[in-house]
Amino acid sequence: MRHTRPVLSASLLIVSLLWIAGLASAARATEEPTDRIIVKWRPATADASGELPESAMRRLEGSVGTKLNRQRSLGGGLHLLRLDSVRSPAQLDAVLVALRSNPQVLLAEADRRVHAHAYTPNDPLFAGQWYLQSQQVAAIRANTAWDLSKGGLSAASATVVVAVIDTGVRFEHPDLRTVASGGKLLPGYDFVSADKAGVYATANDGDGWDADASDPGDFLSAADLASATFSGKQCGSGTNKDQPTRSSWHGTRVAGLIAADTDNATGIAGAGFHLRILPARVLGKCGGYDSDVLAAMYWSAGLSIPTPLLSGAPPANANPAQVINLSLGGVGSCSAAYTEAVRDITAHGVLIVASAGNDGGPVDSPANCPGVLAVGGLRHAGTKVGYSNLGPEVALGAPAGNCVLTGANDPCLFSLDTTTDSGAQGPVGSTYTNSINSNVGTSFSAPLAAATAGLMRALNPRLTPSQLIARLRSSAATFPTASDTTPAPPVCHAPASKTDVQDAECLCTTSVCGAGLLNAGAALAEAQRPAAVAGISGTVGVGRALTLDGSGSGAAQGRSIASYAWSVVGTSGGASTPAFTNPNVATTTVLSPTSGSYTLRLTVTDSAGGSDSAELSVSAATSGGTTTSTAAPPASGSGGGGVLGLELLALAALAAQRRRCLHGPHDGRA
Ligand SMILES: [Ca+2]
Ligand SMILES: [Ca+2]
Ligand SMILES: [Ca+2]
Repeated sequence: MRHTRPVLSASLLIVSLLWIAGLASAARATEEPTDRIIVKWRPATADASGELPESAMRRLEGSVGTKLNRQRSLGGGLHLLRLDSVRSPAQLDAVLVALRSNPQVLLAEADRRVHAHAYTPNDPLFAGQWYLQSQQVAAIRANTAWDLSKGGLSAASATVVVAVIDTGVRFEHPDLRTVASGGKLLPGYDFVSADKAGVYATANDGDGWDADASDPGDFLSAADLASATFSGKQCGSGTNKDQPTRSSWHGTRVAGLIAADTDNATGIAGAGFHLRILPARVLGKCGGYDSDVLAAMYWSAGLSIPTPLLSGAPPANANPAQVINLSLGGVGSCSAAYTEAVRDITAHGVLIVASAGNDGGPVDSPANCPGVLAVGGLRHAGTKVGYSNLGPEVALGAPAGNCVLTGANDPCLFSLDTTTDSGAQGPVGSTYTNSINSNVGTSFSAPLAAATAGLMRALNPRLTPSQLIARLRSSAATFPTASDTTPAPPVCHAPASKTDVQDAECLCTTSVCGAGLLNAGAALAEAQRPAAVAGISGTVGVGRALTLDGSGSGAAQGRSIASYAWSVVGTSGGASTPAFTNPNVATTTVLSPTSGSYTLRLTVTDSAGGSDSAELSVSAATSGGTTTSTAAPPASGSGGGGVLGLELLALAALAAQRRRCLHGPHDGRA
């Protein structure tokens, strides 16, 4: 044993003190690299205009060790200087320390960027988009999130894509349009397959899979309802679900909530501002098939679909999504096929967000699949909206739309207004939902979370799906314990079965409604922290060194990793406390345990003082593997179950023909 516990503890103490000192100095400078400095000279050394004489300036440059280029006077004796090159926050801090130590300098500080608080876009309908703002308890504070990221400088340059796996979209909507014409919609693909050979009743576009993801409408006429494909499917409206329905334009509604063209002086703002939309069409009349949804999920994530046995398979996806939104589902547990797909897609780095469903019962599939971010529906007051499903699989709650109707023809007070079409059957004209033609349903909760996750990825591209879920949950606001209604609603309970419906307002708890209320502003602040990734490799054994690798850690945009700190969390089973070759570098080595196990922690700190930690455990019996951040609480439903491959194939084939339905628009009256 070359190192004893007391020695290691002492060195760790020194490390943490140094780390705190570094943190404090970084916070004084700036979060971004810059060459801009604001100074004020002491009156005794300045001339009548408050400027430092040229000769004094040259001497100052010599003492500081860098060129100081005068830019302009700012009033009050303040001046803007520029250095000869952009400096990192740490480098700039060194220059500022040198300047401040000079007797001619009264003050010297970084010229930091400032931003408007709670960005207000110029979209004329934004004022009515209560759910993006902050006045209501359940509103998601998207305008605060936009202070930290708008998802890029423009839709054309946005790096994050959110897939909308839904009914397709209306490409001509003026608040959506194609990316090619300066709008928000990527080409996408249509995955609605034939009901049987030559029958395209569900698809309603006359063919199966094709390259046109536009939505032809999903209305059900009386003739449709009487047809062999839809008879007895209960897809109609009315008490017996046998009456004709209007087209929902569901995918267009979802797409608008995620990323309607924002700040374009037209219509609404989208929660994801500059994010781009990849439309994958899977639902038509009376829903769609699991098999089409699964194919669309793989394709949207950029995982190729093999050369087809049938015609009409999509080309490789040129614009893979980082986030997939599924505002659809059906009753039942997560199938083996969905379990497999979610595991593959999540491992590929793509977050899947799904709506909980509108029955007031247990969470639908695929929202209940392990690894999916399941979103429940809230009223404006932060209580569960009557129709929203609930249960332990829900990761968090978000506004779903509620009407607070007091009379038969009263307007819906808390519609989630978005883009749609006015056509009852085929498309007629682009428009927006409103208090009369309202928009409510958990279908519209999930897109708000998907958009927030997309903005988080834009701000910090290193965040994995599990980190996104953990940070969305840790940043969620606490559920209220009161409502705007009297008498106070009861506390929500977990549904015991699919018939144990809870279709009235109730007070959310973290047992059944997730970690809290989606708060996009707080989530973006969480995303700005760095992401620690700690790996270990090597062979355990007496005298052997294992390699610790933190180089996969990353900082948010505009920041860099300023320091690494490896520490020992604990030992068990008789393991000795190990020492690191150097605990303050990204990649180091540690002696293998010869018995028992130990747990190590990597803490990374960024140039603005933000930090994150990841832990890994090593036992004398095993080695290898990589572990990611454990700083935030673990998400519900993260990680997949083990299913043997042969069973899986059989179950996937059985599950393929199950129908999935959209989660709204729902006739919510809460
Ligand atoms: Ca088609
Ligand atoms: Ca089509
Ligand atoms: Ca707009």
